[in-house]
Amino acid sequence: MSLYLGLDSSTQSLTAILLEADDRHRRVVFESSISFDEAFPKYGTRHGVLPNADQVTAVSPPLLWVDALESMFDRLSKTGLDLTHLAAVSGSAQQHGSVYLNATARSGLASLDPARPLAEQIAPMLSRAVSPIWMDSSTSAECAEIEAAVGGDRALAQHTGSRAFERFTAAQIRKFAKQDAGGYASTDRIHLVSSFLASLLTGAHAPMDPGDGSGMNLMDLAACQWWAPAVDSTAPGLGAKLPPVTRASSVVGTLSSYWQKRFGLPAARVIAWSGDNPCSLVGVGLVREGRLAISLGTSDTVFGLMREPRVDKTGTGHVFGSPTGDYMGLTCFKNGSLAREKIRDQFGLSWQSFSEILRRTPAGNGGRIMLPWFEPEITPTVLDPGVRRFGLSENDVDGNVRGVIEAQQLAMALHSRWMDVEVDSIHATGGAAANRDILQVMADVFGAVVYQLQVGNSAALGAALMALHGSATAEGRPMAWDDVISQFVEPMAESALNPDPRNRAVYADLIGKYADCERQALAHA
Ligand code: ADP
Ligand code: XUL
Repeated sequence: MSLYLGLDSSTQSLTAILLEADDRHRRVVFESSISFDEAFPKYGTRHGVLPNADQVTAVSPPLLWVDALESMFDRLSKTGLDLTHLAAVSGSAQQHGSVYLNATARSGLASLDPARPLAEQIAPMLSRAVSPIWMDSSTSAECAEIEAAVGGDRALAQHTGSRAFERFTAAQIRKFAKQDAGGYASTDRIHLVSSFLASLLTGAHAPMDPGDGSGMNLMDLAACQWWAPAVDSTAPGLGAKLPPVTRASSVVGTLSSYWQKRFGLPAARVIAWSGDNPCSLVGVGLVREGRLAISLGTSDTVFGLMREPRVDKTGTGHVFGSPTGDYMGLTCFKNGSLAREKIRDQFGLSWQSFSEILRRTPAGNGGRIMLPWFEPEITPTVLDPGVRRFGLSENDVDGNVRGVIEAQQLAMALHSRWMDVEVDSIHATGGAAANRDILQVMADVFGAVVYQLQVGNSAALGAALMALHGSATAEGRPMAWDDVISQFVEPMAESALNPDPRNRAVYADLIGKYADCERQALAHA
């Protein structure tokens, strides 16, 4: 049996899943997470992000991710598992975030000293100390400039899968080039978090996969190549600073001598890393069209596989590449877990007491609606944050608990309509998918059966399965994706939450009122 490692560098933590697998059997033999704030307080992050005076800027220190990566390999090497059987490693990372490296990285990555910690060796290779991440919404001006230059939002969406979004990498690169021309000029290579971490493993600049590349507003979806009009409109000389785009789940190198010598690992294959949502698509078993997954992580996302790229005409959602070589539709909400935590903490609740309130209060919240925009929101676009309440008192504990959960589920149902999927079942993942009372509201709002999965860390699991798939392909025995997930990534039948027909009827009415409240709030924004 061989071992396959999947890593997930998310907003708040790094997770690893080690899979033992042969052609028929799969088993998780190691699963572990490192919380960024707790493990590396010296960086001063909160929930993985550096504190910022304004509410629209969100950056993280890339060296924190480097430290976490090294720490995870250290943990792995101390498990007592025989890692000489490690065949391949792949990874998942928060999407859109970018890492800026100077020309010394070309030789520097290839000659890392295994006697020294990694972060101190990577530090001099950075041409920008911080990485803008997906929570950033400071680039509206750059979005407008890029759209205007390529012939409008429709043209950009038609080619790249999305209209311009503040957190997408093109707008972030443009802002950097405008604000720090010197820093931009000394940048030799711009990576996504995913391709940056893959580069650390291989000891050379790694290419990007189409799944994460499509979160940049720079890649032509159909061709899986950089789209010159977008690249040229973003920043001068950008084409030369971008890595090539490779095939999803292809081999990008082998573990460099740094990892081999420092942790006694073999020259395992490194398979192209991708974004956390594309990886989760595989990790929840959505390798065919017609089902939806909802991830309740730091962000909440609704997504599903698409055979053909049906771009959202309303401009809300995105089409990304999928690790299977198909496409995926996705809508992202920024006020996910942190908004739920805000309400929980505001009323001094535990998740248990939060759940008890959901259980004992009626669906529909008596027609009272909350728009939980604690932070600037992505869907719909809200740059001026603030919670809006309709008929709901700020001090009403029960009303606010139910209000935040119903609003999030109604927003997801409303803003995923563009994907045109007849939803009869939903695969739930992310930290908050452990909470069955939240999932019951999901089932009632969508009128669909909601399932939990055996392995909750779907992004890390997806990465481990990409390692398995990519490795098998490289060995000349390609596996169908159905076989990769079969009998392993099944939703747990006993976890099924069925919609309650009475509650379903309440929400079928309430979604119209919710949409009106959104419209009203946006008109006054
Ligand atoms: P990430 O996006 O960083 O991968 P995760 O998917 O690990 O995030 O989710 C982490 C979040 O899960 C935490 O911020 C927390 O709010 C939430 N969470 C964990 N347990 C529960 C629970 N029982 N009920 C609701 N939310 C929970
Ligand atoms: C997706 C998005 C988020 C991040 C979170 O477009 O911005 O889901 O990937 O890690």
